[in-house]
Amino acid sequence: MLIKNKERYTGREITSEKDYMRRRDFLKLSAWTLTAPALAPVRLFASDEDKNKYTALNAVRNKAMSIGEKPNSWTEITTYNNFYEFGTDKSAPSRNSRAFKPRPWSVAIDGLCDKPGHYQLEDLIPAKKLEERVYSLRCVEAWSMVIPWIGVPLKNILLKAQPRSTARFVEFTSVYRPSEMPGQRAHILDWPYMEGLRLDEALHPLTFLAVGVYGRVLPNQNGAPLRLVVPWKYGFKSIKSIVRIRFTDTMPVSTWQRLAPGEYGFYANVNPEVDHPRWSQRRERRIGTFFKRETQLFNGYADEVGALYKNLDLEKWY
Ligand SMILES: Nc1nc2c(c(=O)[nH]1)N[C@H]1C(S)=C(S)[C@@H](COP(=O)(O)O)O[C@H]1N2
Ligand SMILES: [Mo]
Repeated sequence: MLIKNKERYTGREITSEKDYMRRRDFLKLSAWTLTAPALAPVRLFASDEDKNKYTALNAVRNKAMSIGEKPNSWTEITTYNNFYEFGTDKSAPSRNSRAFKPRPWSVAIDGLCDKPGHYQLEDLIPAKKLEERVYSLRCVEAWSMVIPWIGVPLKNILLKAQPRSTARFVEFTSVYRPSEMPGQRAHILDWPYMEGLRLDEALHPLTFLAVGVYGRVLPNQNGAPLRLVVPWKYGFKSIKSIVRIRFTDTMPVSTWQRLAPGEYGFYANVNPEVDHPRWSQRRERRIGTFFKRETQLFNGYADEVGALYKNLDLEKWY
């Protein structure tokens, strides 16, 4: 199911239509896509030294906003990914994203706000203002990782646009660039990938916009050049390669919700009490460890975010 007339941004040239592909074009291409993984150069050995190929970023760790656990390795964080624009295997994004060009990049901020605009990434998130936060990312598939992100609180960016009092939600859109994203040449998901937050969730001090990881700029497979991180929600809320942020008065429909509304809700708060219809959410496997651990309500942030949901039935609003 493809929404017709939906605006699609390439990130590079927000107002241009020349890069847009019509549905029939990518249907044609999808046959080719089937052979693409075999043609892609195979990476035999990934190593933590690969990190040194990425530009370094300066950031001071925000200890108060970080968990005390040891981060997963660079290799784990950059070779075990969900990013369906580059394929559905966990290893596909690291293999298939090398042709993606995350710079230059612009982001549109629009909708119900007084200062809408198109920003160059460097203007939106100045390199001097970055901080590091160690969060765990709990995927809906019942695995998790500990990741040292670098970025800024989303709130700082949103307030620049001066949201109106009528704005109640924020909708996020990922880049649509099938020429560089082999997964987008097939109809795996309803492209572009979309997500949403309630405005109060988006303004929460824990909600983070990451531009780096492990002291380096984000590798393509992790959502270069900027991606959301919402540590008390399942990983699919943490939308990658964002080109548009829109204030709205109606609840956005996320890509996963549209695909399977019985399985993925708008809120997607980490909750061991509410199972996914096909598997339990009670426990999770931390990548790189053998024993499973108990999943925590709101991924451990019940004290910080519980108040946002005090009048909400979490079974119904999963
Ligand atoms: N655009 C886009 N964003 C995405 C996804 C995706 O397929 N496309 N996958 C999501 C899922 S399911 C998870 S678990 C996280 C994984 O982030 P990581 O690869 O940095 O660990 O990205 C999320 N953001
Ligand atoms: Mo996920």
